[in-house]
Amino acid sequence: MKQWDQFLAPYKQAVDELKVKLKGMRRQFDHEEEHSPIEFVTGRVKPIASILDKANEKGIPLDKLETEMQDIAGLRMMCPFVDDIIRVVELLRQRNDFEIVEERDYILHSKESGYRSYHVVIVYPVQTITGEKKLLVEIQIRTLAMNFWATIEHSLNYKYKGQFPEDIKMRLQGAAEAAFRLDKEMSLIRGEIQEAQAFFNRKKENDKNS
Ligand code: 0O2
Repeated sequence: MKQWDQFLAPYKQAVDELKVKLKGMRRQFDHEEEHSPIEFVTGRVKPIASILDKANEKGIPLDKLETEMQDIAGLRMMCPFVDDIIRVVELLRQRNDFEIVEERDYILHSKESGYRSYHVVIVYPVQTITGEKKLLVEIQIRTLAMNFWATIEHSLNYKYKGQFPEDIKMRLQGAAEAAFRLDKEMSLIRGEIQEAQAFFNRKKENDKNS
């Protein structure tokens, strides 16, 4: 257990630091009073049981976890609209505090399950008392609708261990299509939504100052 704690400590540090940095991006948009392409950011270190399950499933030896498991440290950035996703990816590409080593576009090429999301794998340097450690971290960027679907599907997956009964599988595929249509509809009225949000924010500011 102590060995796991030691192994996971730099991953925890990476998640904590990146949460501050990525949430900071959102705050900067708020200060500029510009539409933020980031709605919220979450992060987690993969639980030990999930690391073991995935290593077993993919045949990754435990002494190769550091180089072969890309999502021990994981961040999620949720965006209001589909077009915001590429904007966020571009912002990540411009940063010089980490290096992007892989991108996977499950929006253009959604998974068979119906899963949609944009994955960016980075190498992030963590400063430790024994020197710098470079870690793989996965950042998943998705809309609120994609996140809703993925969260529900993930919990059902946990229950059925990936072996969904046919009717549930069909329903999940239908729900994925509905989430896709929702994203499309929201994009069509994006201007209206943003105007309303700007109006609401100005009103909040005025009320605060009066
Ligand atoms: P958790 O609990 O989220 O940590 P692959 O062999 O392609 O499936 P790989 O190579 O690890 O897996 O890379 P991938 O697919 O880019 O990233 C895996 C992660 O993406 C998953 O982590 C999920 O977070 C998410 N994901 C991928 N496919 C699906 C899907 O069909 N449904 C949902 N809900 N999420 C998905 P883990 O390890 O599954 O678990």
